[in-house]
Amino acid sequence: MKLAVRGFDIYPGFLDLAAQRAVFAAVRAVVAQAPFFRLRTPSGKPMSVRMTAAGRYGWFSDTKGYRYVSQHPNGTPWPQIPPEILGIWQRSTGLDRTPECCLINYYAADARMGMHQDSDEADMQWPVVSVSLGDDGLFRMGGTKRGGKTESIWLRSGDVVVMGGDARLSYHGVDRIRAGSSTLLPKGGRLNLTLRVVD
Ligand SMILES: O=C(O)CCC(=O)C(=O)O
Ligand SMILES: [Mn+2]
Repeated sequence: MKLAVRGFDIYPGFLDLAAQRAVFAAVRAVVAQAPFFRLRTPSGKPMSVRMTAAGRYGWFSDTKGYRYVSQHPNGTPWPQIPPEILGIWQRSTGLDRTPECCLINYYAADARMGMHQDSDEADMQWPVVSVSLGDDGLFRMGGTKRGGKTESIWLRSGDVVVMGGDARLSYHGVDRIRAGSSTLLPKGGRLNLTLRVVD
């Protein structure tokens, strides 16, 4: 099943429970090599979401701005994107081109992500694919200008969203997490993976 909301393609239940467990195990292996860290926005405010990444690039933010970087803050290269995760990109987009970044966001019960565009990539013809695991997250979708009308949907564990075409530069964010809504993550919370072509 596919839902189209303001140009965002939403695939509820794209991953069954076995696939969610396999992806979670793969994420854990990445996090063992590249632990979560907390970034600051360019204005210096700490983000509530904890992040890490896999692939050639990870996303980074500090007072110098937003950018992609080829190393974890601990100075080591990012781990490779696990094949289970690349498979989701392939199956949801059908593209031969593979993403160079899997950004991994962890939302504890009180974390959120403000409305933003994903605009640090070089070529907007490629979609961004989002995979949700664990607790439900209230995902808000707008248009290509800040402040316009928005629609929200609860993303559940196993849901995939493809942000491409007209929605590639649409504003989006996560308003809140429904703590305790999933038992996939032993310690609770929500994981979101976003697959991105960077160069
Ligand atoms: O957590 C989500 O569902 C969205 C994450 C996101 O927009 C991002 O990492 O840029
Ligand atoms: Mn985003």
